[in-house]
Amino acid sequence: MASTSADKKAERRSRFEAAWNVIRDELVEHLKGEGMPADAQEWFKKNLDWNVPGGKLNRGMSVVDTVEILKARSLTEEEYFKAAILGWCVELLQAYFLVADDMMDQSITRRGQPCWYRVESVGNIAINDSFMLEAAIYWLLKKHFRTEPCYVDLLELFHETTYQTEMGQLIDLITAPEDSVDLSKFSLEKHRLIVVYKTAFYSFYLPVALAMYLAGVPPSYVPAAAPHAAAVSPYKIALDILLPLGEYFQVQDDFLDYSQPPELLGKIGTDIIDNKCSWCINTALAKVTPEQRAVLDASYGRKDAEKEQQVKKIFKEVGVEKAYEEYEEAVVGKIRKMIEAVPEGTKEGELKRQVFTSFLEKIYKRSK
Ligand code: GPP
Ligand code: MG
Ligand code: MG
Ligand code: MG
Repeated sequence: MASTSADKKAERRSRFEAAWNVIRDELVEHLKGEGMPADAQEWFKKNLDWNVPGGKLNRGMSVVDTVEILKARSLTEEEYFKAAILGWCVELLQAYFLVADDMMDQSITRRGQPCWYRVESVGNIAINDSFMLEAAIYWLLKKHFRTEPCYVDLLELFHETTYQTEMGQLIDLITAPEDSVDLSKFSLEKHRLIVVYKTAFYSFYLPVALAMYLAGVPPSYVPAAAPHAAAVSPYKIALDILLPLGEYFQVQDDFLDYSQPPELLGKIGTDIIDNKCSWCINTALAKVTPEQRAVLDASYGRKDAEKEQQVKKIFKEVGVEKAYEEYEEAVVGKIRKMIEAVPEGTKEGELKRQVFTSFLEKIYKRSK
C-alpha cells in the first residue's frame, strides 16, 4: 500500500516520540542513581510525561528536520538520536516555560488537560518542577554532547535564549498588571517587542540554530556555488527570517486565544481577562469609535466573563478577524520574499531555503 503524506507525518512523530521514552528513562534513572526515593522518581516521571510530550512538537521535530535538510540525506540512527535529543531539549525548555507561565497567567487548561499546577497535590511544587525541567536540559547536553566541538555553542545558545524569553515574559507581565488597566500603554510596537522576546527566539531561532551547530554550519562562509561572492553569515540570515516568522506565530497565538473555541485550541484563552497586550486589542484600538473605546476601557482586563464577552463583541464589530486575514497574507508574502533572497547552499554545511519554507508551511493558517 502506498504511504500517504499523513502516514509519513505520523511516522515522523512516532519516531520522535520513541526517542522521548529513552530520554525520559535516562532522566529518571539518574534520579534513582542519586539515591532519590521511589516517590520522587515517580513524581519526576509524572512531571516529565505530563508537561513535555503532549504538544504539537513542532519545535522539537524541526531540529531533526533541519539537520536532515542541511545534510541533504537521511540520518544514521546515531545522528537521528543526537538531533532528537536536542529537539527534546527544546521541548523541555518549552515545558519549563509553560508550567511557569500557566501559574503566572492563572490559566486553567493546556493541551486539553489541566495545567500542571492545578493537578491534585501539585500546586506550588510546580515551581520546583519547572526548575527541574530546565535542569534536565543541561544534564542531557552534558551527557550526550560534552565531547562534541559544538558543546559550548549549544550551552550558550540555550542560556541566551532562556534569558531572552525571560525578558519577554517580564515585559508581557508588567504591561498587563492585574489591578490597573490602562489601554494607552499598549501599542503594536510594544506588542512586537514582547512577542519577539517571549516567543520568537526560543520557538524559531533556537531549533534552527541548534540544528545548524549540530550539522557543522560555520559562522561564515563563501557559498560554494558563488566563489567570488562575499562571505555570508548564516546565523544572522537565519535570525533575520526566524524572528519575523516567530512574531507571526505569536500573532496567530493571540488571534486564536480570542477566536478559537477551547475544545479545538486545547486551552482556554485568558488574554482579555488577563489584560494582555495582545495583537487583537492593539488592532481593535486602532479601529474603534470613541463609544467602543469606552466599552473597552471599562471591560478589558476585568475578571468578569460578561465583560470579556463585551470585549469580544467589539473585536467582532471592528473586524479583527478580517484584519488578521489581511495581516497573515501580507506577512507571509514578506517572509517568502526574504526566504527567496537566501543564497541557496549546494554543499553540506551551507544554509538551504527549505529550512525556512518547511517551517513556514507548518504554521501557515494553523488553527491550534
Ligand atoms: C507564552 O505566552 C509565553 C512563554 C512560553 C514564555 C514564558 C516564559 C517564561 C520565562 C516563563 P502565552 O502566555 O501567550 O502562551 P499561552 O497562550 O500558551 O499561555
Ligand atoms: Mg503568558
Ligand atoms: Mg499563558
Ligand atoms: Mg497566548
